[in-house]
Amino acid sequence: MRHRAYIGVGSNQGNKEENCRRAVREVGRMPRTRVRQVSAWFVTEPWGAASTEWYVNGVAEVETGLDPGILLKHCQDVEREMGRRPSPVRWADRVIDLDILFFDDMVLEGPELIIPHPELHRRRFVLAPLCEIAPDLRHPLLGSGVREMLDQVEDNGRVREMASP
Ligand code: A4P
Ligand code: MG
Repeated sequence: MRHRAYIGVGSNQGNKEENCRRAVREVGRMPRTRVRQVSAWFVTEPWGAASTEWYVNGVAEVETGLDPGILLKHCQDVEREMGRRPSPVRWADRVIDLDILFFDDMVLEGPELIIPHPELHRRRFVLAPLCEIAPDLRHPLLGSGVREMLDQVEDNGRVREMASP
């Protein structure tokens, strides 16, 4: 368990909240991986032009012994097992989407994996749940903390925290 990663979870098809919860359970079943914290779930306005269907979004903090590339593969396995089909459309509707937001303070720009997630600081639907569990976490490239990024984000997409069950 050498690493700490933050995983963004989102769904805008089917039982969105249940899909998100199930995905987090599956993340906890990955080898050498433990879920440490999960944010509240938020109902969020779709970002990008591809859809009018609102999302449920949240963020999980995990401790893992996996390398980032292997963690990504496992995330894609979960997406596939939950019935996500590859789509040629960017930002298309999805049963589940798992994005690696941060991985320690690693900076990585590979063909298949970019860390930190390149859009996270522009997305209220990521920053709002992340701020609940890691307000002081710093972006290794931008230098700002999560709370600061949330205060400054220009994205006016609506996000509403769901009541806890
Ligand atoms: N990839 C590179 N870096 C990463 C990373 N840090 N984490 C690559 C995960 N994947 C990463 O992703 C495409 C490729 O990104 C992967 O093959 C991986 O190698 P994808 O999830 O298969 O495709 P996508 O999600 O359709 O495209 P994209 O551009 O990643 O979309 P996003 O950024 O995931 O946005 N609005 C709201 N309110 N809430 C949402 O959750 N999500 C999207 C999708 C749009 N609008 C939204 C939401
Ligand atoms: Mg994605």
